Amino acid sequence: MQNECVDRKTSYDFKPGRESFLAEVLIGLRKSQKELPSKYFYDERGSRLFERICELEEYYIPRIEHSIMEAHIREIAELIGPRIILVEYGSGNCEKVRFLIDHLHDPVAFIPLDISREQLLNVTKKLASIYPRLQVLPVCADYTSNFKLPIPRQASKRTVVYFPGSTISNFDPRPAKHFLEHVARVCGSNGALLIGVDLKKDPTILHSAYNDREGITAAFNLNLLERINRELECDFQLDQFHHYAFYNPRESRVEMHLISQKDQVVHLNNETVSFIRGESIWTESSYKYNLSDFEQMASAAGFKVERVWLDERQWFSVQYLVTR
Ligand code: AVI
Repeated sequence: MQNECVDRKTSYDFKPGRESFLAEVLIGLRKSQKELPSKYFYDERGSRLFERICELEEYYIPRIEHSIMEAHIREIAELIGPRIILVEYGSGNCEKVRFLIDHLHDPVAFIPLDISREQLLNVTKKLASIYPRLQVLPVCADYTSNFKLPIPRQASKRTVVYFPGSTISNFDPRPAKHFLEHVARVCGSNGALLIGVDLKKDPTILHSAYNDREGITAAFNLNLLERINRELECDFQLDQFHHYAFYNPRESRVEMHLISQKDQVVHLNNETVSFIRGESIWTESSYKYNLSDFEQMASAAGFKVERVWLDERQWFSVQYLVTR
């Protein structure tokens, strides 16, 4: 497989602008089941709220994923091998990847990829000072869009993409497969993907994870409307929408919605969007997999699942996939 996604230019900024944000919001709000893209949760406040979600007792994903990584890190580093280019999709504050980098054998470069430019530049500075021998090449992009990877100074043995936290859960099945196909192209031949994948489990566990007692997930969900108000000069009344999250077993996904508390109208870019009381805006899906379904999808996208690590209760998996 050819690696077509590298570029010798030094312009690595592919961040979507206000126009595409507005266009996507309008498309979503014109649908009969209104929806908003979950990727827009992560402005500065949204990213901070997500960090708080990750510290919650009820939100098991980061804790279990880290315990799996800790238990198997030597084997993971052996499988990945020396002198690699490590790419992290949705790098955020880069906390998770540091544990991996610390155990890799002489990595050549680290490419953090994120939609939040400010955070990306801050963490790049920080990482460059912690790892002076590692070339850090930030790319500001929506990782579902077309972007190219920079080429590091030193030669490498392979490209390995790290995609932790089960962010794959936030793609619908068809885009999830397309995303994995895209990752396979980015990795090129002899490439690999280390990915966290959340698994099916008792819905009561999922219910608590997405309806925490402190209301942080609710604030995270509502922040999307606050961001739209601020960046797109809209007038959502924040206290007139409530967070609602539930597990849909037919579709194997947690759905997050914002429910209108009354009949109301919202103004956006010379358009009026009407809501009736009880109507929802669907803001996120979080798919829960079983191992064989995920393997099937990965295989159709050009990957072979080489190794899967699980926690004792089999709530979460860390998987090592190689391009075929
Ligand atoms: C980032 N992603 C995997 C989270 C999830 O669990 O789907 C986002 C999230 N939404 C609410 N809580 C966490």
